[in-house]
Amino acid sequence: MAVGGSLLRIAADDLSKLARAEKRPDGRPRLPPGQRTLEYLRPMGGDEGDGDARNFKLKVYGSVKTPFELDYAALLKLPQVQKQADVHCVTGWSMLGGLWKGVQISMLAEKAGIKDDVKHVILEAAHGFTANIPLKEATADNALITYRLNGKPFALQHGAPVRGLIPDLYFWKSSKWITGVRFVKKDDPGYWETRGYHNHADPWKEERYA
Ligand SMILES: Nc1nc2c(c(=O)[nH]1)N[C@H]1C(S)=C(S)[C@@H](COP(=O)(O)O)O[C@H]1N2
Ligand SMILES: [Mo]
Repeated sequence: MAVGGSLLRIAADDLSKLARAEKRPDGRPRLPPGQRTLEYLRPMGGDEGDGDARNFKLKVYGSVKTPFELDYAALLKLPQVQKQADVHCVTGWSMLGGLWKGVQISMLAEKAGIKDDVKHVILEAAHGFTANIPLKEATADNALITYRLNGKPFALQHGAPVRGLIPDLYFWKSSKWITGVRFVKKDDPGYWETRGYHNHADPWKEERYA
């Protein structure tokens, strides 16, 4: 397997090189600085939720006119999108080209009727994990509440049944086992943001640590 192993490594290096040369529609390189490509999501741990779609509940609330709660069936009844998106882990790996299916956070914002003073979105997860995201970035086209990657449900370790996805910020902002979307006027740094990681987390600016 030594030969196969080194061939795979060469392929991965070439892929990283290509992705560094490629430009995104926004003009930035496809692969942010200091990142290498991986073929699959590496399981990065975390305090797992229950994983069962039958028990899924998503609270959409905060500074909104109409807070609401969705179960899994209700989530699937909202307008669905599929977005191709790359994700970038602060530990240095990126997974390119995943096809993610779900509901846009902008759709939830619209449905809840967010108030004019909302500036940030908090993605809440099982056991108190949270991640804070500026409203503009949380309501980007590719910012989702997602339950499928490349046509498949998430394994428990990747956030089953439903996780957040904020692909243009470091992957720690993409809360697994999501339980709530809270719209707030005052920023509220989350789990990693209060443990030495950067409050904003732009991979192209290498906003890794505070
Ligand atoms: N609920 C929850 N979500 C989380 C985390 C966590 O610890 N708990 N870790 C984050 C981090 S640091 C990363 S890099 C990604 C990893 O996702 P993955 O395990 O599917 O690769 O999930 C993010 N979402
Ligand atoms: Mo991470």
